[in-house]
Amino acid sequence: MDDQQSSLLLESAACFPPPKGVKLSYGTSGFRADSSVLESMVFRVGVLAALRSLKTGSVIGLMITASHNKVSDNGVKVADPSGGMLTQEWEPFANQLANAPNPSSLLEFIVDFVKKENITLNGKQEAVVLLGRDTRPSGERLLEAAKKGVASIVGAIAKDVGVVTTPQLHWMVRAKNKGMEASECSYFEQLASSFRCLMDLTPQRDQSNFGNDKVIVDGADGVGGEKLEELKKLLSDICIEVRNHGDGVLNDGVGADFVQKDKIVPRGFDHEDVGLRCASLDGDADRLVYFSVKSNDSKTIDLVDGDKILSLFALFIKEQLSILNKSIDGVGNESYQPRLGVVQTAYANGASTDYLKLMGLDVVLTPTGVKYLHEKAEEFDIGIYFEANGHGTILFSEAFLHWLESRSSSYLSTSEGSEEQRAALRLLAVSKLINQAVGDALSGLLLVEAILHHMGWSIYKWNELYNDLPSRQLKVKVVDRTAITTSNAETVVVTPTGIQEAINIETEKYPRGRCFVRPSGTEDVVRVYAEATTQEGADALANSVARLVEHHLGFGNS
Ligand code: NG1
Ligand code: ZN
Repeated sequence: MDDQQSSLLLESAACFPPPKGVKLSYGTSGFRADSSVLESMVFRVGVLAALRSLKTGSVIGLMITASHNKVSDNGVKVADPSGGMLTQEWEPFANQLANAPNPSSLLEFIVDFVKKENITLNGKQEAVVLLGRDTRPSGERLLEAAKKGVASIVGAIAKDVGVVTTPQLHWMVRAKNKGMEASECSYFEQLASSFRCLMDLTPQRDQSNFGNDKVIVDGADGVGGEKLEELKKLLSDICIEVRNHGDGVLNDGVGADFVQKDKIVPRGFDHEDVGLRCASLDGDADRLVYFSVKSNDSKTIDLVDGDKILSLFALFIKEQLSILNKSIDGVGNESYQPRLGVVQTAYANGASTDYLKLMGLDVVLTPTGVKYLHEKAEEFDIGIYFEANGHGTILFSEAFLHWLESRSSSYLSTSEGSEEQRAALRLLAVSKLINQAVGDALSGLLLVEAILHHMGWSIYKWNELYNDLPSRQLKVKVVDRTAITTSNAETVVVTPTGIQEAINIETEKYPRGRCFVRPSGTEDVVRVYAEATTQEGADALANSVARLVEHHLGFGNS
């Protein structure tokens, strides 16, 4: 590293001193904390993103958001060239950078790291970082810190794409690196045209079950609602009403996280919405859940969570594949069998996992965190992953898409307009509609709507695919949550010893009882999840295990 580069880094780092006594780690969703302590972290992540761009020779993304957290929090995460999350190999470096106590130790870490990674810092190679932020008031100030971080690597350029949803930023990074146009306009256009295409391919079925044609969307008072209003203008086959598009407090009694965890109607919804199809986005619009307002109590809802969205997608894709398979069998000489797999975490409702297995699907569990699910889903030709909280997407392998494209063009000459051709075209449209970089509530919403239309199903019919087992999630404050380590996709506690045995004893008391605990990656708490055949059972199991955790780990300060 030459003198010009090191003095630039030292000088700019001096403008962003780290807050005393704050130690952050790059968790399941980057760095997240109260926005008042984040400026120095965001500056440093700007540096990291520029280095990542130099290392990969590709465009990198940096998103400032704290998703479903309260409005006073904020956070920062990095999107890799594919549009996915930052490679896990760089996470230790991110932690080192974020927690370096002063500019000179920061410089030392960088010097060592660039040497190890063979990154040349001579200003000759281009580095580009796309910067995005959600609607949080602290976003603007943090964005300036990110820009300074990028600019402190000689030759690196920061491009501000403004206020966007997290998935939009990831999509733009992916598009840019594929040599496609990466504007917001092209994002909306791709979603709208593939949605139109899917709707045009709807079979002539009885649509009387479809129910009310309107979908009402809770925008969590975040960025998603305002973007959906824009996207809506390009859609003619669907009626979307957006509520909570930014006039109230972000994520406060609104949004996918609130709806999924509390199972209560979000602000702005009431008994007048009984019978309607409703959906909820989270603060940065990468999560989506559906719900309907209960007719006997307008405050509570029937939740249609990420597991049911996954089941709907899996069912639809399986149906298209079997239409294609029929023609393959007819020809008799086709050897290519695309592998369809679904990926869940331990938070997936047990009833959903049973249902998916019953459908004959390959179901895999991974630890919590999109990076794990995404990585696993990539192993399939079509990998569908979802967290119960509504974050998920579908990944298509390049090989499968090539195969599909060649099949659909061969149908042009042999069986134009056939069901096989339509199935191939549907799958191609799904691959364009769904955001393959990361879970995306807007594209997920359009896919759900298109599939319900295709099936001729109301939200009630969809919800009847299987009955969720009652469940309860609790948070426990402990002295040191990292004292808990787990194995088997977080379903078994390894340390401290003794806890797992005690959990087993509690769990066995409940029919179909299931319970696990793990340290949160985004909050300073231990999460407890319990499931049983009754709500009382799930609550009691969760409570007794929460007490167990407190007993073994000690109360923390709240
Ligand atoms: P943590 O705090 O690690 O449980 C939460 C969600 C994850 C994921 C991340 C990122 C639950 C139980 N956990 O992680 O699924 O979405 O936030 O936002 O919902
Ligand atoms: Zn989110």
